[in-house]
Amino acid sequence: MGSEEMSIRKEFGGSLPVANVQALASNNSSDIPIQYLMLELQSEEVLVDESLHIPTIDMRKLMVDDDEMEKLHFACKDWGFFQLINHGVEEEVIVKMMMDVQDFFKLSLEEKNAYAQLPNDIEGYGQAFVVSRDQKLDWGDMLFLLPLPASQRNMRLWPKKPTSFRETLEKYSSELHRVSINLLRSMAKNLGINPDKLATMFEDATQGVRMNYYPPSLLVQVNEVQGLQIKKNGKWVPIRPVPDAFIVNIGDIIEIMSNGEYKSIEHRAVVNPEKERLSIAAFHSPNYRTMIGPLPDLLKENSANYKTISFEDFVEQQARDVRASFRSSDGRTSGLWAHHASAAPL
Ligand SMILES: O=C(O)CCC(=O)C(=O)O
Repeated sequence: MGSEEMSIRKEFGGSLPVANVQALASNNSSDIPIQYLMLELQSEEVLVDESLHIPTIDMRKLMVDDDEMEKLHFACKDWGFFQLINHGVEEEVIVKMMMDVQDFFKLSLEEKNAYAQLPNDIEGYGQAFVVSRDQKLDWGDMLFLLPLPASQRNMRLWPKKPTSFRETLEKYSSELHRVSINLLRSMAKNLGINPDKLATMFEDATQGVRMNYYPPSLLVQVNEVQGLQIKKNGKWVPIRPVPDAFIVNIGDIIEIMSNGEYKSIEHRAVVNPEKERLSIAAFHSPNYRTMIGPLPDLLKENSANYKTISFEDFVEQQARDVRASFRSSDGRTSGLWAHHASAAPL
């Protein structure tokens, strides 16, 4: 394990051990611990019709069609979220990843716990950012791994079951990295900066893959729209996934690098009362030593809206903020890693 990886883990910090949610749900008991109940969700409005307006970007067209490039620019500025079709990742790679993740979560608790998070480590099977016994918890379990940089993988935490898991994740990870670099090139063009410069910053990327298992919530339905939702103009908008599309989230780092022209927006996953739900989220960041700040080419005529700090300090600061918010409230905040209001509805 390299020193860089050690420090990523140190900065993220570990989680207090908590009950396994899948096991809690499979007991079929209505006696769900209070940490998983969120009353406030009931009163929040969800704008179902708005979901039709979430932009869909055709990656193949981006190379040849100025209108599609303009659509991408608008999506990054106005929504911070879009669905990406024709991304070039074979359906087979995505389906295999989903099947292997599903098979992993079907293993016995004992088998899954062989990959349990260790103290002070974010990687592995468990939950993230649990800092207090009283904080609100996600109604879900996760397996979080850092496939990139490849040289620093902690293979001890990569499941051996199902037997194809490692190979599947390896393929999925490199395909997603390729898509992210191509997208960044298009974003750079739209921002008027050199695509090579931005792509180079993410070439030697840090990539985290978070595989989420949300059991059915067992309790009363809050609203009719479960799954991923984004916040737009203060209101929640559900994402209706387009078949074969990736849902792309701009994230905080691109917001900062674009000096605020592109927006990172809050999102959450709401559980389903009847069905279990699986999701796979991949986070792409520059190398750990990269300086994060507004790109100098964007500051020729404008002043910087964000300070420039190392990615290492950025991660440390974010982790501290998220932890502080969990300590001081019910755990809901708008930080990069705190968009998961997936507690079971009451
Ligand atoms: O479950 C989802 O749809 C969202 C997952 C997500 O954003 C995450 O794990 O960070």
